[in-house]
Amino acid sequence: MGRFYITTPIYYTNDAPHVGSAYSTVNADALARWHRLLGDDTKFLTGTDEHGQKVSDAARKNGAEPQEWVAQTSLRFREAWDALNISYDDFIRTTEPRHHQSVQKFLGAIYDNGFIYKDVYQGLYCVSCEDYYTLEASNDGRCPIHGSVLTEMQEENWFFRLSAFEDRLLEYYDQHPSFVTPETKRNEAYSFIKGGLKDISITRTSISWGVKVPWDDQHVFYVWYDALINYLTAIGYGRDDGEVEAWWPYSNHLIGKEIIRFHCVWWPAMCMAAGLEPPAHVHVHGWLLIGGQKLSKTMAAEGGVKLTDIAPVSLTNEFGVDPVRYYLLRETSLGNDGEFSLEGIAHRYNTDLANNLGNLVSRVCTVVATKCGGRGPLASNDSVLRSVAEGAVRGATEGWEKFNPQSALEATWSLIGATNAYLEEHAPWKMESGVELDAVMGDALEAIRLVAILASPAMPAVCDEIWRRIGLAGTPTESVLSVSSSWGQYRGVGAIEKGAPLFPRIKIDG
Ligand code: ME8
Repeated sequence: MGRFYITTPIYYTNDAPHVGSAYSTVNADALARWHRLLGDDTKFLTGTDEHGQKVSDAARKNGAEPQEWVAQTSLRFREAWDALNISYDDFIRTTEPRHHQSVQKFLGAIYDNGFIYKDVYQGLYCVSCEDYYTLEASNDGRCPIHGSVLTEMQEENWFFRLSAFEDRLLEYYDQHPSFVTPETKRNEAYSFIKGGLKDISITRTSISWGVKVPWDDQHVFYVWYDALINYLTAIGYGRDDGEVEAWWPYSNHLIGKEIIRFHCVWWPAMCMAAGLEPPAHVHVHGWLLIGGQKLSKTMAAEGGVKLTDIAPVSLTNEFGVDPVRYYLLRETSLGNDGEFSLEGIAHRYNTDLANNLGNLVSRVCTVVATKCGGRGPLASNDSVLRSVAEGAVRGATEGWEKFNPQSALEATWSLIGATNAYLEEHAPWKMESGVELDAVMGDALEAIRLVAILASPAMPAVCDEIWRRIGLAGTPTESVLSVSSSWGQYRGVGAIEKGAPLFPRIKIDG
């Protein structure tokens, strides 16, 4: 058993959460749940990024004070995560005093170590990205991501000597081949470093909505510079009651592909400059696209994509919590882009959930309730399903281990498919009551027990319900996987009832 500290990006509070933010959060949640199932000491952090120009502009546009605006918006993220059954251990808000304290300590350490100096910054800025562009990297003075006109900036700023870390970063990448996954994203970050690093401006005098620079009260830190440090704030960096040694560097940052440079170049360099190890691992995922376009709050605000119909809460109201979670985890490999659509959710729901999982549970419960006296029989040791089940446990373990929920769920569903095929073959609904029928149903119940364990990180509430329906006491996550995953442990204690369908089919128009 190990230690697993998993984080999502902290989301900007310029607007409400959407399906894109839910994508990262649900994936991180499922990974955290898997590690808890393994018995690992697990910490799952999410939260909101509340400083910066983008957020203060949004507050002004909405006629609110920034403090009031971020409090309201941050609450909407918590509500969305509650609706999606997200099991975070900590929710950080960057306006909290604990965060200001950690940022000032951390950046104070970098300053004391001689990696921060004053200079004049001149360049182009995109407020939506909260990022700088050179003229060459822009599209004729427009942001390459948002298409908006970049703002010319000139200010006296404090700079971080990022250029001093080029060699150390390359060496770190060479020595830690899986620091960034998938490999394509690792290569992207590596080439960026190899291409040469420029020092970066890390403070602002033009805005006051931020963390104050401890050695110069005219300046606040640039939002990215404070945001990244949230991963350390949550484990108490710079505070007497901190748990940095327990959780650092065991961190796994799950991020979207547009923020690679911040997490895979700046952040490890900042850690080195402050005298800390870089984080253990960054996993980069792709984007959910609608009609080939990234789904983002900024684009919605600019009228590009309408998001109101696809807020996480409206989705869970329409399809149910666990089906939405399942879709987000199963549809795309966590590393590639994927097309998001309501039809896609309905399709997954009908095939994987209603036809496969729901049908399996319903068939088995119906036969056991009517032909086995309502009690679940035991599995046979030499069942043909045994090796399939063992393969599913291995496949799921490998998938979750590699940050690939899609393949973990594919492995789990292979057991569902094989069990349905086994039932088709024996047609227990046509068999007489007796030992032969009991043997078939015992095997099927055992397969369902294992499915409920393996699918629990994705669909925690449904798996609890399946566990109850097949007459088991407790929950699928009560024992650690190494104990619960071996074949032959089904011991029903309760009566099995037919029950209502777990996933009533959805009618798809057209
Ligand atoms: O970048 N598909 O915050 P943010 C998949 N505050 N994931 C998406 C997505 C999409 N269409 N749109 C957004 C920030 N995301 C900073 C982060 S971390 C120290 C600071 C997800 O609100 C994805 O994980 O713009 C992306 O990285 C994150 O939301 C960006 O959220």
